[in-house]
Amino acid sequence: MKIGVTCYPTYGGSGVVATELGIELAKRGHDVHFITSDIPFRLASFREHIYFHAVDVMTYPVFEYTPYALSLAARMAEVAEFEDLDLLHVHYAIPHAPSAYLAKQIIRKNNRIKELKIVTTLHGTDITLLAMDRSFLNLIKFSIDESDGTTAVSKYLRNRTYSEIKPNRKIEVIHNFIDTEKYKPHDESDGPCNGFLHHIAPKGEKIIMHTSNFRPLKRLNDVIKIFAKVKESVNSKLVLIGDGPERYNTEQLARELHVEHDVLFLGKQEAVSDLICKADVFLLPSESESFGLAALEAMASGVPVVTTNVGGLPEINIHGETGYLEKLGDVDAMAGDIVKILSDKSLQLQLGNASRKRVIDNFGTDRVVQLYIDYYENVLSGKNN
Ligand code: GMT
Repeated sequence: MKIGVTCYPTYGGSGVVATELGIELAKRGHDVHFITSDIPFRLASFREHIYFHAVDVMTYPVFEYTPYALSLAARMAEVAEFEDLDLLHVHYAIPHAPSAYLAKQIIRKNNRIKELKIVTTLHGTDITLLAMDRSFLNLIKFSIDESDGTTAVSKYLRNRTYSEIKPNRKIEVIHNFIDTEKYKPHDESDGPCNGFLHHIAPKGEKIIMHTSNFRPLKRLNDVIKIFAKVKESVNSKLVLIGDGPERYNTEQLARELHVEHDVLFLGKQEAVSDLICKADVFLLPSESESFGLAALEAMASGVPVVTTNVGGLPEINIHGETGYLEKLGDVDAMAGDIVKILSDKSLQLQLGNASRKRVIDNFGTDRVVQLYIDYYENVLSGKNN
């Protein structure tokens, strides 16, 4: 197949999923054309069957705002036509799905023989936040109805889309996936990160880890409050990976609660897989999470997870089996879970092993990529409706 892919290339889990899927499709011999504003950060080096088409955004004094969605539509149409694409797979509805619709109309007018099919994947806030705006709601509903196929990354997100958007078309759930060879348990004899442990936890302190884009919905304040409680009974360190708008407030709260010397802000990191496996427990107290790719990364690495029970998280994390799920904002309960895990090595191992097994059985690359390929084939043959 010849597949166009559009995503946010440098930010967030939807871009990671889109890029990894593109790489996997290319490995299976499909031609994958990324049509994005910038080169996706995991695609810096050459790979067979992968092509990159930058979207040039026109700046002009008359434009108060640059019309990215229109530049994208024009580029999509051009690439689809000249590269003879079979389908365009857009990740995150806004503005990618309306741009794809427009591209499809443009090339239809050119009397192209083959119809360009559109697959839209909903990732999260494209539905849970943007669709709350009435004007976007109509645009998103239109885009789903006009897509040839739409997928959602969890049952939760599909159900929420059904109830709030009421699309006229069926939405397929295809969960996110992870490379379990890249994300794997820490090998005690490994090289690159031994230095990390010596540096972060020189006295053998337990490591609690959190990775995110530090947006308010990630509840960084809860992360710090939970850690301050855990620290009362367990000698531990909190490692924060990522960066974003809540960084300053988070640093401030750590100082107020007198835990600043045990909280390490590592900022954005390229090789998260090398770090996350060093955690004793992973914490994700999000307010909303349609899937929770970060939790999956930890689980694949054999790390137990403590999360809220919101959104798609219960589809990944099983209470008492792979970690614990608590009510949003229940700082005491999450701190209690972490203390329980950190105080019992056999429980930590049992939850960590079960986490990895759950990921291998349900969220492995081969299994999920094949679901996408089957879905594309159904869309191309018109069987998915
Ligand atoms: O919706 C967002 O917050 C952005 C998006 C992203 O690009 O990171 O995150 C969503 O998609 C991820 C990949 O499918 C999911 O793992 C995240 O749970 C989801 N975020 C939210 O629902 C808040």
